[in-house]
Amino acid sequence: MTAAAPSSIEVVAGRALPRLPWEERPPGSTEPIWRYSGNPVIPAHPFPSANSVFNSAVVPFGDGFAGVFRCDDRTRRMQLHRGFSADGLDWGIDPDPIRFRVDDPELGAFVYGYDPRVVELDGRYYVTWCNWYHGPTIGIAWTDDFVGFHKLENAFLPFNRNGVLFPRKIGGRYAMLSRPSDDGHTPFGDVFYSESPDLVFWGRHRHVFGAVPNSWQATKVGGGPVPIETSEGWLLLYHGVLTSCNGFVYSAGVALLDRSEPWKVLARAEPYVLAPDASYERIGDVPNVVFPSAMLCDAPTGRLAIYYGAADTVTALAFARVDELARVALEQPAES
Ligand code: BMA
Repeated sequence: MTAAAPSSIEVVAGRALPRLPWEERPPGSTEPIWRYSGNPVIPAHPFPSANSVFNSAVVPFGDGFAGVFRCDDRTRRMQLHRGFSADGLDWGIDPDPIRFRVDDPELGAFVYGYDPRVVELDGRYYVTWCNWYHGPTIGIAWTDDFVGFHKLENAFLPFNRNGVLFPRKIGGRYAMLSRPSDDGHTPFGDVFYSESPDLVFWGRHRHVFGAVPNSWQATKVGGGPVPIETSEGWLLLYHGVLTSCNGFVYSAGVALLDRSEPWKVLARAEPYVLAPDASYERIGDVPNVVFPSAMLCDAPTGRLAIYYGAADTVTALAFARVDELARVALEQPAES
């Protein structure tokens, strides 16, 4: 059964982004997401100490864009770096990692950080990432200018990954998706929703969705870019993992979540919308990984620029339209 899709699906409360990087879908393609012809948009070594730059987050900032980038260095330490771009394509990434200001020394020194997401919320930019505190958990920090970063309490106990803040309060509270994990290459994982009155204390945890047996998302799932609010629900791009005889394969799927109770899944597509195929997605430090972690959206047109890590080595860019992605979720749902 397919749900009846409405004739128009609009972005709610988004802004116009006249400088959004964009290419039209190539002639003859029927893909819901199509790749930038200049990929990878950020190479593995944009500065000499970088081993790889991937799974990173960008947002509109000033007249252009800013971002927080996962850069693994040549000791293979996982660091977070700031970067700026006028056009979303040509990025200047600071070779020095971000040094977070931490008010409470009990939070400990920065050990590692990876897979950041960035959201504009209440007039500030908030970064969430996988932060070491006796194992991986969700770090949160805010910045006004992408120069000074102020770290808050970790959101959850270890072990947790893929913390994704919603871009507004929901039901009067801040809202975050996360994926409880173990301290290794977790062979399980469902997406959960949590609320907070103050971005410090998190509770009212709700299950959102889990892995799907015998599919591209059979092993685990985790939130991707910050969700986009549409007239049909929150548009969520997420990653799903299959365990092949040669290791994990990371692909991307799409779902629509209820606007006021986002732990309720309105629609979820059965097929993936992006899977490793290009050489830079299949060959790298970890082969066969696409890991979407940011989306720029031009609200009036619904055009999307999707940034994703490829093979844990480079950052790639792809394009889609909000209404078409939402329709994939509505019109190609899994049998229930
Ligand atoms: C996950 C995270 C991601 C990475 C993926 C594939 O556990 O570490 O950063 O892209 O594995 O290696």
